[in-house]
Amino acid sequence: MLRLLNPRSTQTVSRATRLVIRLSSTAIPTTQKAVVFYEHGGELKYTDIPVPKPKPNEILVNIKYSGVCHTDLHAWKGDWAIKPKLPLVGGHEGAGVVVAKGANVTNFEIGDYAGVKWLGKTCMECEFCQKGFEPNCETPTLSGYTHDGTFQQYATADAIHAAHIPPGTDLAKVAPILCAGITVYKALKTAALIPGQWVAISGAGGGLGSLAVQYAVAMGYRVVGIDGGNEKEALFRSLGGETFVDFHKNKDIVSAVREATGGGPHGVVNVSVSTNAILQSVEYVRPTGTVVLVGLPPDATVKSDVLTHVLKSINIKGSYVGNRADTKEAIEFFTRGLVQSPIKIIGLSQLEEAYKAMEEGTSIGRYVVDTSR
Ligand code: 8ID
Ligand code: ZN
Repeated sequence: MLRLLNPRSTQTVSRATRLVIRLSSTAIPTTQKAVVFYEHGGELKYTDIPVPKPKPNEILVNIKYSGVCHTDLHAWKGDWAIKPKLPLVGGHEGAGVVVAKGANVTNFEIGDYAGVKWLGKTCMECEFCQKGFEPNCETPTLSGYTHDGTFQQYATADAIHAAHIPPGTDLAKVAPILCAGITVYKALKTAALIPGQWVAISGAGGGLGSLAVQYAVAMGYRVVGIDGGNEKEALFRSLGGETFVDFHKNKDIVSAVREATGGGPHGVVNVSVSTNAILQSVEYVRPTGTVVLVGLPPDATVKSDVLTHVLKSINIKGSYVGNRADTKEAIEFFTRGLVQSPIKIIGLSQLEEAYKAMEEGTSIGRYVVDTSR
């Protein structure tokens, strides 16, 4: 089993590589490579832009690798009612090395590994921040949406929200944890299951789904995965998933999931980009179970028949990334070797390839861009 391998052998890079990474990041250039777009659906321009300067509260991170999240594709297409800034450098799963810091930064040193995530900054003062609901802050800064993100070689991030990544961690593999990992870990906590119960992961072969399967297994749950195609099924099984329902082959998903789980899963984590899949999950969830909404198909509405909702006493909850504590915990699962990153590395200049695959539903696990090419 992948999961049982010694974490040190799979998740870490050698001291020599670390040294090379550190040396190569000492001199900060004035310009850098980035992928920028100027209009929704417009050219994804691989070009030279200035290296940003960190504000007093910020670190400057030499991004080595960045995961490519379906959210980045939504941002480029302008899918949602709340639009990103334009022009935009997308990306919010950036892993790299701190090369400069503002005068007020005390929690990072030059040379530390840091992660730049979706939740770039929150006010820390509002009711929600004070209670630890940082993602629900009303004035957040979002990397790759309201603030230039990680599809560039140097990105700025608020030091309080940036993730601490232990020295020696494989930066390519940890990158997807910085959004996908945190998000699904938090969504599983939101489902409030106990070990031995069933959880359905709808969209199990994608970026979030492939990590959700592993966090769920590590947390002691039985996993039914729903996605399409033999490659996604093979990945699902290799990650410890128990039963797979193929939405390409199966006409009655609701019955298939209920049957596989002896009456419906106790929890569902919806990470597909399909309204239909969400509607099905409200039907197949077990009485008293919890449907967690994570995936964000454009203009989607969730519907639930009130009589059934009441008689089955189900819960439908939204879950949005995670706070700093979720971040720390999600990274610990990874560094302990409980969660592997099924990644495909491409050059930053090839970003469009990842978007195309996600659009077509053929992306297996997570694409990660190497910012050096
Ligand atoms: O905090 C949040 N709520 C959050 C954080 C990060 C991402 C939400 N998201 C959202 C993204 O914006 C996106 O809408 O989660 C969604 C999934 O992101 P992703 O995992 O990065 O996307 P992907 O890699 O393309 O995976 C989607 C999977 O869904 C499957 C696809 O085959 C793919 O494997 N899928 C689809 I599309 N339709 C399906 C269906 N009907 C389906 N799986 C099952 N049934
Ligand atoms: Zn994301």
